[in-house]
Amino acid sequence: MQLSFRWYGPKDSVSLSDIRQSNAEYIVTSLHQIPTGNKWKKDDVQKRINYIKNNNNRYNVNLKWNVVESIPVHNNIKLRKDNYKKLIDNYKDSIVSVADNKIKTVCYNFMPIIDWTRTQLDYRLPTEGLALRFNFIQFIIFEKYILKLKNLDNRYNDSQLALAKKYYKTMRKKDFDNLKFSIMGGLPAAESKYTVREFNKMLDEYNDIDKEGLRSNLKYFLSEIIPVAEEKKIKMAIHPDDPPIPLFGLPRIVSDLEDYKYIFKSYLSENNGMTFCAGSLGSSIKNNIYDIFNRFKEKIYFIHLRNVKIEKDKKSFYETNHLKGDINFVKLIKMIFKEEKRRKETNLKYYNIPMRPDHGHCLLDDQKKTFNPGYSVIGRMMGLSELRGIIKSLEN
Ligand code: DNO
Repeated sequence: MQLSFRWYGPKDSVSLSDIRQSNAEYIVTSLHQIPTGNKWKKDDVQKRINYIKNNNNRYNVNLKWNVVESIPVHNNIKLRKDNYKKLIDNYKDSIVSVADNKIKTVCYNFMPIIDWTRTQLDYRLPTEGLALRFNFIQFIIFEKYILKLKNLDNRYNDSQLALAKKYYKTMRKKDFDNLKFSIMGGLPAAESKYTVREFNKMLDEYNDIDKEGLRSNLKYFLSEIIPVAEEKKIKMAIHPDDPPIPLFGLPRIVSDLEDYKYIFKSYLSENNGMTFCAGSLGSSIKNNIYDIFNRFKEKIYFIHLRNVKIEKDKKSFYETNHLKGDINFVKLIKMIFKEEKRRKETNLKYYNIPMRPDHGHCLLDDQKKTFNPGYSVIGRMMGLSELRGIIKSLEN
């Protein structure tokens, strides 16, 4: 495994030195300063590589950029509307720029409107660490009382709606602001930050798209992108929906085993692959993540290791520390080793799979600092250390 760490670029409050001290050796990053949809020039990528190189020296561990996470896919591509052709051309150019700089893996997602979703960014655990949480009832409150969506009776049952109403009545302005911020503005890597009006406008744009429609737009996107990835030897690694359930009444198409079957059948190619995100897939009770791993193991080009605890209602969850949640990382890491061994024995060059600890609790001094939620340094370092313990004990 290539032990990697996500870095949000020169403006990140986590420095490259912090990352080096955490014992990671590879950097996962993106050109976050370039607006979604714009083309990445070869030179832009080169500059970022140089920035990382200039931070290395002969006395320290030399960090290397191994995975682009992400080149975000513009909503017009997901909707296949307006200037989507131009946007796809830009996307192809960006892949070429990445490849020309010898980076081999690109992560992306196809979630409608926003990237990952949580309802709380500072959930206090018994340890006093702060975690990210998705609470199903809070999410209904957001849809009903903040977005004021109308069609909720079709999607939620009476007792869920009654519970939402009950909690809604106890909420103060501060709680609403928090909920709004958590879903619409607080998380990094969101394509853009929306106001309620803009958000509803985006929702309207998705009005006519059902699951089949979104799937066929992804299929079209793949048919355009993968040939370029093949030619330039880039592994495209689609990230699962987080959480892997439909939100806002919109379809989601990268949530379970059936979805992956569709995606990999849509364009048969070694370059059409996946990011295996244990925490995203594991936050739905319906997913057996070990089955998903085994079924598509040869398609896995990037791994996120994060743990979750699904709560009593079976729909809410919070992020636990890496060894404590529902996912058995000893079992999973054994499976990863087995797959790496298989690749090595079949002489595949990419047997050493990039892996990063995905999120971490906000701990200790980090609680006084500002970070991208989920991406403070000490919690992720703890996660990586716990994983390294497992890795060490399983290495033969
Ligand atoms: C959340 C991340 C996601 C991920 C994108 C990939 O922490 O895992 O933001 O980077 O969905 O495109």
